[in-house]
Amino acid sequence: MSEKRYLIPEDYHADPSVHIFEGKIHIYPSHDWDNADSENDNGDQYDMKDYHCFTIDGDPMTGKVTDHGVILSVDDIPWHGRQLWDCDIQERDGKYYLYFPLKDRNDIFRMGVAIADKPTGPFKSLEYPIHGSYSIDYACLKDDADGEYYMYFGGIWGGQLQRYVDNKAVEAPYLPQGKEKAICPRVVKMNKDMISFAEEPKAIKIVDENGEELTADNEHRFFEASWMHKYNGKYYFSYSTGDTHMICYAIGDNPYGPFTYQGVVLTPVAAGWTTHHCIVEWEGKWYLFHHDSVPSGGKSWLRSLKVCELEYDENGKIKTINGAD
Ligand code: FUB
Repeated sequence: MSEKRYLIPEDYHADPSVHIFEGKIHIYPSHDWDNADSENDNGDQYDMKDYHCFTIDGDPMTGKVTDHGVILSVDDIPWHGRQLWDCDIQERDGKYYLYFPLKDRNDIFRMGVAIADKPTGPFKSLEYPIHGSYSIDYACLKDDADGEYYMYFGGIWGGQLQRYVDNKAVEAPYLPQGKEKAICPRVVKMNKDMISFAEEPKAIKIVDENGEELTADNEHRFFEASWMHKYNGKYYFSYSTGDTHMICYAIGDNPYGPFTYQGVVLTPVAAGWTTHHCIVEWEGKWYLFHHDSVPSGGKSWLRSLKVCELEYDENGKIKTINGAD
């Protein structure tokens, strides 16, 4: 059983994106609030209105957590509709770029960008979302191999990914069934300006040990919550399986994949529908940040951030963590 720590017991935060900036752990979560009446499969209960930034002094399991307050509010985003979901952040040439999914006034998720001079903000939003962006759960890798930044994204049902084929919105959403190929997450390289795509987003293939793409009826297929980290030069793409409530991972040799399915990082949590995570190295040890709804008594829209250690075996395989602990 791995020891786990609730990081912010006094409030509800979810969907952690964690980075080391200025030698310190910085956490950028979604900020949940009690919005019970709107619960449905479209995710209307997740109607978040701002982001906070938190830092940890030293060790993630014991260090003091500091709340740096609101770094961006929905009302300060000129094109806003509703629902600030899972964000991510990267630094380039001394500027910090916060990428966030938000519905526009037509209720379509787009990728917004807000920029700051410091990792704790304040962040100022651009006037418009990124051209050609869609769906949710953006995770940006700075690749030490080529110095480029790669954005991973996508989420099914409320995240709207089933409404897109070849980066175009389709008239009728399509959800593959049975042995049809599962919907793929997406990856796109960022331009040097960090506020536009350098290419058309590409579908990421997650394949089994025979090179076959995972099918829609596979309980380990992608649903949402992409994260990318590197370990021993390999690319580890991890994600939530949504309605089967796991975090799984697949390994590739380059940022675009294909990625070969490896196994389960986190089994279903004790309470809560969504499962969302990130994997980060701190002083030679690896950590899994995620959330569950145990402290709120199982309310799926009120989630609490957790952290625990993550280990690899001698072959680079992640040892499965029990989410119910
Ligand atoms: O927090 C809203 C949504 O729930 C996220 O974008 C998903 O990953 C899920 O955690």
